[in-house]
Amino acid sequence: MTVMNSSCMLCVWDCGIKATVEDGKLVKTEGLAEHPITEGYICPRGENLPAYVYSDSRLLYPYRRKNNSLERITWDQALDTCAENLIKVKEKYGSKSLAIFCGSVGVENIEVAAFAQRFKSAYNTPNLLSVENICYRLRILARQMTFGRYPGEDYRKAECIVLWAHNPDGSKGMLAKTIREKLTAEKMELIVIDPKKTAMAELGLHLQIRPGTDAALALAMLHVIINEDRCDNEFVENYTKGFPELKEHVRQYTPEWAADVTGVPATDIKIAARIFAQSNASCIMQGINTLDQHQNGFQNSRLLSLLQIVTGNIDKPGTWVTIPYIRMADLRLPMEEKPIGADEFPIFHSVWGRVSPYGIATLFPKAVLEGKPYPIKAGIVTAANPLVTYPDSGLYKKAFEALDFRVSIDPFINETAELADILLPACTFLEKGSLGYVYGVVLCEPYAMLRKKVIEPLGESRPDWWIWTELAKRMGLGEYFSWKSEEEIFDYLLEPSGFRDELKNQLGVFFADKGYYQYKTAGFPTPSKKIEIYSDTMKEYGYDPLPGYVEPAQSPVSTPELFKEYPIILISGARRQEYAHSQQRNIPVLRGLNPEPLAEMHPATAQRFGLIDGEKVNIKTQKGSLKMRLKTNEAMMTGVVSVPHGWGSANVNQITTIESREPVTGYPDFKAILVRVESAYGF
Ligand SMILES: Nc1nc2c(c(=O)[nH]1)N[C@H]1C(S)=C(S)[C@@H](COP(=O)(O)OP(=O)(O)OC[C@H]3O[C@@H](n4cnc5c(=O)[nH]c(N)nc54)[C@H](O)[C@@H]3O)O[C@H]1N2
Ligand SMILES: Nc1nc2c(c(=O)[nH]1)N[C@H]1C(S)=C(S)[C@@H](COP(=O)(O)OP(=O)(O)OC[C@H]3O[C@@H](n4cnc5c(=O)[nH]c(N)nc54)[C@H](O)[C@@H]3O)O[C@H]1N2
Ligand code: SF4
Ligand SMILES: [Mo]
Repeated sequence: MTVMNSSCMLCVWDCGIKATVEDGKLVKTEGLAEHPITEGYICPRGENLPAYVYSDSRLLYPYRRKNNSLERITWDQALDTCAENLIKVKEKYGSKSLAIFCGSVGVENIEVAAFAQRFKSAYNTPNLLSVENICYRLRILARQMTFGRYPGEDYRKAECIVLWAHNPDGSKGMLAKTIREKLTAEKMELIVIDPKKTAMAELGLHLQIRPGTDAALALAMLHVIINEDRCDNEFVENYTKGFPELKEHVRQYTPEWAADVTGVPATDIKIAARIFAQSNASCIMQGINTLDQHQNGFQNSRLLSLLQIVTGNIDKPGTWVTIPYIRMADLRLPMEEKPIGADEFPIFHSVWGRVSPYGIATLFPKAVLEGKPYPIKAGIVTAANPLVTYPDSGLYKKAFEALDFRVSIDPFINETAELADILLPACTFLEKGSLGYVYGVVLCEPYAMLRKKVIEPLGESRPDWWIWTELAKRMGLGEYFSWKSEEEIFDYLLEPSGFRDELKNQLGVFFADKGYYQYKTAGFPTPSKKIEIYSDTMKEYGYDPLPGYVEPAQSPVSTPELFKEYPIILISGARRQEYAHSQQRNIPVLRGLNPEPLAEMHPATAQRFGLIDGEKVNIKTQKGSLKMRLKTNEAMMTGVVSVPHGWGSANVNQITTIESREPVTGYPDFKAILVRVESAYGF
């Protein structure tokens, strides 16, 4: 029996784990108390890693689809078929007709994303359609355009935490644990902005907001702070550009106006603004995707930045601070061609000469089905399940069906893989080594560890890097994939970091200090060298240089006629600890903890529409209908229904839409759409 230190990569938090292995078999996983960031925390998924890795649903051999059933084939057959078809598509339609989808697991497993990037550039297609085009990158871009670099949230030292569209009990367990500990041990203010009175909201000041109206609340908070002269004037004067314009701009956004728009009482808006401005170290913990997937997405992120800026909560302990990055080798190769959507969403494609490697994923169906701006004919999907996780699943299904050739690289057969011509069995993270490195960006801790391989790959499953390498070799692209082992890959990737050897010998490495007060010597790397409250770049591209308020694309105010027919606001995708997105429904122990999807609604709303707790309902939009059990919950805002995402059997994205996109980045509008909810029994 051996006990190994490693980390969990079932999601981005990368919690330290202690893995017990008996006769080569993983028998137990526990939290790793010695891990300096996660300190022994793991969630139910982390506790049940043996059930995950040995699941009966694992894909352990390569398969091909033949006459609508799966036929087991050898790796040679599988890779040769992929190479042959991908070469054929390239010869017939050009290299950009291949799209590669990479999901959130790809972001978390560095080599999955890095090898997808490498392959994409070696094949010479610009069309990497990553989850970065539906999640998180938007806020990175918005903050970069404001500060010149991305500041992260130094929440452990904060004296006031604002959970803005964020429920860490479901999505980020360690943060929830830290907040509870801080509330008991020290004087700390907590403000929660959410249409649902979550368990966290019970612990602080709760602003129950109409979905999609967060920008109005932020503008009114800025109004109060500026009007009541609660700004950090010294900071604002010395380090920002455009404050006088902001002062003028927010004059119109009174708390009374915002109360009408958001449903939050004006007095609560004032109190929240005062608490936030008065505290010595205020830190907004912005929902990880929730505020992005809105009409106001980019401007929401800009507005939260402005709240931090005018109160001087930048680069000091407990606020938004500059995060050091690991210097790593870049596996990308230079690329001339632009991906789909680069012209429509120029800021997402490139700002100040920094070019993004991603296309606009919500334009994929148009490229496939209408050939615009050019046809996409083949797809490789790795570490993603777009048929469940992207908006308007019906349309994505049509698009995938229309492709000439489809490949899935995944440890399981997900809904997207069910359409694949070739299924390649990737092993799970437990069967390969990797680098745990995301703490810097998402947890604001400059810490990295080498995550050790815990067991050998099951069946004929293989690590992602091996799969891409072997595929590339068969396509005559072997020269770009010369690494022969995991060790060689990480030696190469980490060479510039300066701490490669330390990593091998220690649990992990704090590789830098946090960048407190860096601006005092280095300024901000924007064109003006100051924080850009007023953004000339936004203006140049035709967007508002100062963020304003736009109603959701569908709402009682923007589409009153539609509201008559669809009188409830749907929010989707609130997280629960048992599952990551569309994964783990096939793990019985986790399914037992969260057996079926539930649509949550306030009892008064249910009563208004003649619905009863526990009954099956149809949730309808113009796109279609979704059947789910109703759970009444007094914590919900009235007039709102909250539906989880990721259930293949009751997929909320069958009724979401692709037609309204966030205007700067093309992100889908997953939150705040109008629905009708009816008894499924027709009563
Ligand atoms: N309506 C609605 N839809 C949403 C959201 C929402 O809030 N509401 N949230 C969106 C957000 S924020 C995100 S990030 C996306 C996530 O969307 P996706 O990333 O598409 O979602 P997952 O279901 O996590 O798919 C991950 C796949 O990777 C596979 N996998 C696991 N480990 C490995 C590995 O090591 N290698 C390979 N090759 N594959 C692996 C899993 O088996 C699984 O099939 O969903 C989005 N969809
Ligand atoms: N267990 C688990 N954890 C995960 C994931 C997972 O799938 N499972 N996915 C990971 C990923 S990729 C992501 S992006 C994050 C997502 O993380 P977040 O985006 O932070 O999502 P949640 O923490 O679930 O919190 C969303 C909250 O926002 C509220 N809300 C919905 N609409 C609005 C709105 O318009 N305004 C406001 N103010 N609030 C609103 C909901 O009621 C809910 O309580 O979670 C990550 N962590
Ligand atoms: S939160 Fe859970 S799934 Fe995510 S890394 Fe930690 S233990 Fe794994
Ligand atoms: Mo996400």
